[in-house]
Amino acid sequence: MKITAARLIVCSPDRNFVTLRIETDEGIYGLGDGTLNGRELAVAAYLEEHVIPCLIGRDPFATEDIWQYLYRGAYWRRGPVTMSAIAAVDMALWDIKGKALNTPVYNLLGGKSRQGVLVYTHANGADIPAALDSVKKHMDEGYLAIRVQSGVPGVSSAYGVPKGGKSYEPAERGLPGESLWSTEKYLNFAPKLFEAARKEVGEDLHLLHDVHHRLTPIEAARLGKELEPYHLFWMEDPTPAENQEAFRLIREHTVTPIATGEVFNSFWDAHDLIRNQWIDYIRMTIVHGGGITALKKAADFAAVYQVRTGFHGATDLSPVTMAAALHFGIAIHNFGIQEHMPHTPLVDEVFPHAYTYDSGYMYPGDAPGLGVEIDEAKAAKYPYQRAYLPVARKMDGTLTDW
Ligand code: GCO
Ligand code: MG
Repeated sequence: MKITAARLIVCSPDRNFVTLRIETDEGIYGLGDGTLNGRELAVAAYLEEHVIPCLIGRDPFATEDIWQYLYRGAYWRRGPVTMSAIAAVDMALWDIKGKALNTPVYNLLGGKSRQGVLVYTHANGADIPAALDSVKKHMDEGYLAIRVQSGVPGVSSAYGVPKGGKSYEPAERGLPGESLWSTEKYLNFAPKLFEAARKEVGEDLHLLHDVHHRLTPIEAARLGKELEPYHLFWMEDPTPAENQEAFRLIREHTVTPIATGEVFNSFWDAHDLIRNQWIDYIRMTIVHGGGITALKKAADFAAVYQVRTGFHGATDLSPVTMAAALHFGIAIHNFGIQEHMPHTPLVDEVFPHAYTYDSGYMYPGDAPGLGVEIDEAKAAKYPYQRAYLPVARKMDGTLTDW
């Protein structure tokens, strides 16, 4: 089998997505996701100008060699644009491989290790009662694990809490919005949120929380310690991780489990975190981490250190990445949990898919390959629109981590 053509479908049904379609001489095609929130066209240009021309004529089954060719062969290594582009190719090739062998991708990754993929979803509210209402709504939908974010008194827009009770969508059309942040107010407030949540829901529901890189290591250590009585499933992205050693300090002070890695694009971003057991869950995603080929190696390394996966699954990852994550999560042994932020009905219409949600778990479905299609006629009705993630400033105007 040979790759004969590849092309991009960039569309914006409610939000932007970059999809790569690779075609073969046997009529089988595969889809890959290359969406990088707020920088979508950089990945599209990287693929169009620098990657697609090198794919023509290659054997689509050669996932390892093509991955190495695009990674080592570029000379310039890593970076979110490069790795998302490589991931788009890699996903599309695994999709082709599955379709050609008439089997779901999970069978190529070891087969099913479990019945379903445990997922967590998002609850949020302007204040504690509203956040708890949102938790109860998701419990009624059957979720067994829920991330809770709440507005913080005195902070105009806390992370993960949109205005007007809408569900949180991490990008706004137009230029970046700005929000104001106070670590002091947040640190005093967050333990009260989880004290109230535990009282309301009891011990069994898994509660998660995303700090979104906003604390210093010692502040994160304080938060982790104060959250201990409420037994969180995890505290996410407590501090930026460019300096992996920062997590040692957090770890020395708290037994609240730690998850990080949604912004990582290489195994090397997580190497020290994993081998020193400074984290419990690695959140790299198939799209931003270089594809199934790269993540399988990272997950296998993590397994040796009893670190489990907890992949990013926000709405800025397309249904193609969601499908890939579900095939991956059902197959590997050290799966922990998968984030599930449901896409809008319009996104699901543009990307019909075999995966399903039921009672707290997701299932990749049994379609050959990844089990996702794209309705190109519908996609064409929603052209790309520039959109950005917001930026955050401290009360005195200093730019900080959003
Ligand atoms: C999460 C994330 C997202 C990111 C978003 C950025 O845990 O789901 O933090 O909400 O902010 O994916 O593009
Ligand atoms: Mg996050």
